[in-house]
Amino acid sequence: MKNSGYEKIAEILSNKNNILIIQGDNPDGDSLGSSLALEQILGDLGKSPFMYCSVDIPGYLHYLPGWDRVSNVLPKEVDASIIVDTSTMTLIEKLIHSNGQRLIASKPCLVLDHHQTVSNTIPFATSVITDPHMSSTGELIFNIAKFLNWPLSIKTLEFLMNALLADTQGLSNSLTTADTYRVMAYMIESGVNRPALEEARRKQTKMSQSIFKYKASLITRTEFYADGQLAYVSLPQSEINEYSPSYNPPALIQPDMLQTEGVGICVVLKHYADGHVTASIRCNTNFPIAAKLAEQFGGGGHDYAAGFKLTDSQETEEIKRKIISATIYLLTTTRVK
Ligand SMILES: [Mn+2]
Repeated sequence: MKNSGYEKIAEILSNKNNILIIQGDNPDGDSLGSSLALEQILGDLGKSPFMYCSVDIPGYLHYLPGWDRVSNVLPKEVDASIIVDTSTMTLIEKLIHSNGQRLIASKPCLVLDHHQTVSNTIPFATSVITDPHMSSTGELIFNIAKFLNWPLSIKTLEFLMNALLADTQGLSNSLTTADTYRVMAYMIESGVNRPALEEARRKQTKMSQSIFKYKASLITRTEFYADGQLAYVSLPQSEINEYSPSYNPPALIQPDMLQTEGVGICVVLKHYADGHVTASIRCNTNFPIAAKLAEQFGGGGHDYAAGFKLTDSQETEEIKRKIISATIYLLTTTRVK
């Protein structure tokens, strides 16, 4: 079990009471599950945790009880902060802009992450633990908790399992390691009921009729490039407003894109009215180029799941052209496993 730097965490958090738990501007099942688990652990340790995310927790994550305790308003008093599931400034921009940097940079700030490649790192972080061997931040927190003898209640383990299952897509993708299974085994032995968690998630992730029809529109608009190996779709602000709160559009369409014959990589671009753009990249097993593609645009991630954000108001068509040519380049230069 790796534990590089885990002692430092205990040091940083000792004698601190008000601990701010921060998710990036792209909350997902891992970041939320990790936040909720940390909230439990720190509470069990007698501390006062506070969960923050600059953007609203999307509806498809409301199956995790306690999501509504995540606030988009910063607390007045912070003794230390923990940023989960991201280690780039790019994804805490809203926090920085809302004057949050002064609040957190003046106190110890811990970063817990598992992303492979990161650009624009957080300069004021006191300690950064980013371990790409971990399937998820949830798995990382589990390991830290074991190492530091933190209390792991059933509730905490449920949140951590949710985090782990979210990033590994139910232990099905390549982020899953033998250690991930060992952690799962420990959780199940401790009494976590995985089928019950899956049922809760499925119930919440059902599509409404309007989402179902929206999915058809995304499918219709999907374009194929690079000899059919790249599936691409972009969506404007109006659709982000209408559909994102109840269902994350990339999650709605990417599994089907990757299930299309010949497709190895898919990109969903969200174009916001203020000119900024975010891209979600997913790849099939034989095409481990997601992080490499994201890096071309200043982003990062894993081989099979990555993303980037652009704030320089480029035209969607221009970005698309760059994505296509970068993909073609990577497909011809990356050795397929
Ligand atoms: Mn993650």
